Amino acid sequence: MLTNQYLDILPEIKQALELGHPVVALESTIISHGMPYPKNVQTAKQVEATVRENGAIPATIAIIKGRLKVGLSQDELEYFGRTGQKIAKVSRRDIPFIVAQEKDGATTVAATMIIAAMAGIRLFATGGIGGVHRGGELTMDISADLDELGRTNVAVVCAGIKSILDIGRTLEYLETAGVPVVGYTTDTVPAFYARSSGFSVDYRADTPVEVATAILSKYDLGIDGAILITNPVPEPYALDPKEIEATIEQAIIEMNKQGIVGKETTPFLLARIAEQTHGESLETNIKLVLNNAKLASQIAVEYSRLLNIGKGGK
Ligand code: PSU
Ligand code: MN
Repeated sequence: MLTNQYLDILPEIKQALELGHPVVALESTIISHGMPYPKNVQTAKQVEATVRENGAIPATIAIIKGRLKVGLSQDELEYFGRTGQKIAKVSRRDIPFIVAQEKDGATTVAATMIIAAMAGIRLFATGGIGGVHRGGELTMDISADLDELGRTNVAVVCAGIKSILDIGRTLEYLETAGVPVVGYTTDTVPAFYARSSGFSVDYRADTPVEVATAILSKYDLGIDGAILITNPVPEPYALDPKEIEATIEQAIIEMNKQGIVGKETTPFLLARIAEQTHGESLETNIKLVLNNAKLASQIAVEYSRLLNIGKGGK
């Protein structure tokens, strides 16, 4: 494990990593920018509890006063949720400045992957990743998450590609970046609120151990980058694709009218869609994150078992 002078790893997590026990990284932008208070804090705590119930140690990642934190206290989770959008949304480009200025930062998928990899964590659960935005072929609004997935060695479990994005172009970009897109118990890429986008996955897996074996092969072979595991939202919480599409289109029109661009787009759209669906999309979002935390933990348990077998253990 690589430790460095910028990193603070909670003792419980550090010990688990040293022993090769399962650990699952969690992001903090979803807390500060992805959900409203107090549901964001409740969800963050529930997600951590879910990871524990499934045999792994949760490591929520954020930056506090310039320190890269791997594992947050309950008070720190509360702080990130309550302070919300006033906390900087931190992606790869922002890390050096937030550290140098000793500020707080809520880490996106990209930034969380970087810090997780520094700590030696191989599994990461989230809701949705960033991607190529609709119109991205002209605006070039392509999330730094995609390049990160192409270079940093952390497997990411998400609920597919959100339809606020251009799903087809996001998948093309991932192919170019060399990121395998795995469908968990599905042949088609899930679309976050909906269980299918209609696009085919690269590989299907039906058990956590299949995914863990592929992760181990990738890193044994020295092939850098992520494996993206897409996990469909549980059926009872899935939203009707046609209805959600109409809501998304309306939200994008409003976003363009208000001139919202750059890193504000995803938080704006998520909040607007939640408002328009009277909180239904938020409930779906919470349920799918919990479902992803469970799967990531199950994969982490298998990964840890395979690693220990490799080391001559059982
Ligand atoms: N999708 C969600 N909820 C989120 C995000 C995406 O459903 O909270 C956050 C994640 O942290 C992701 C980030 O990494 O938005 C992507 O932002 P951008 O497109 O600005 O890179
Ligand atoms: Mn962007």
